[in-house]
Amino acid sequence: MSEDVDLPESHPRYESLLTRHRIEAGVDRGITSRQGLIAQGRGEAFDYLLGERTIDSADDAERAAAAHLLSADHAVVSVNGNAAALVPGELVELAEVTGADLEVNLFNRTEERIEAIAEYLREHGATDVKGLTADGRIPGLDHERAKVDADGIGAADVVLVPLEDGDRAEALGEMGKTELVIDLNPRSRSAEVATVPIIDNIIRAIPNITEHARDLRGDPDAQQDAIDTFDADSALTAAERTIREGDLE
Ligand code: PTJ
Repeated sequence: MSEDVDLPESHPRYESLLTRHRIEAGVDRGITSRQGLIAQGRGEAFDYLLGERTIDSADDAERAAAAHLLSADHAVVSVNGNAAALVPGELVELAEVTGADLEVNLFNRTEERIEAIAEYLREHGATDVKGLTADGRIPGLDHERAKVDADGIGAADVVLVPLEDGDRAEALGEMGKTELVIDLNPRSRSAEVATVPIIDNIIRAIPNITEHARDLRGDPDAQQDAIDTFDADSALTAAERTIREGDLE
């Protein structure tokens, strides 16, 4: 993660500064929305209280998410402006390891930003990026926010949605999809409706899901076990407790 900005890795806030730099660069490049800056700030506050680490319950969630992606009939990793700016190469790698599709799917949708994100993912090695056709709809949402690819998120049984808006997360759940949500706020609506809420920073979550997927690949029993032993309510409670007990020093 050190190639794109001149920051000393020894700096105590290295990861946080790098993340901010990536989001700023994403806005400059037309990938991230300005609202993405605000979302990042909110996320940072939760991450600070979590201790900027992957807590044990989040690691369990990341293993369960990897298992769902591997055992799906058709898994899709949804990519928005923040996710693309923060972890483009890591998203491509996750899709490769799990066999999932990548689909650009935006809350504040513009054709320009969809194109820019798809191009950015291709620069990071993606060969097939969905989201440009937009011939499917999520029922119950207004026109622009409902758009998906019919053969992408529209047809998926498992969807990984990082930093998703609550309404859309709820509507996707109502379509019967297994939702894997990455969100640093354990009481966001997206996290609360998820089959697997992952309360962790996306910059740690995505590589860790990939690592678990490598470990679980080709082992359906281990995948089933990771799914069966994960408890969403306990994971949300554990994250909330950690945040409430968080140290502000
Ligand atoms: O690119 P678009 O148009 O799809 O828009 C993306 C954003 C994120 C701007 C949009 O979906 C949005 O406005 O989201 P919200 O409602 O602000 O929710 C974002 C959630 O993600 C909040 O609960 C944040 O705490 C959380 N969050 C922010 N940064 C991170 C994060 N969670 C994990 N990792 C992060 N780095």
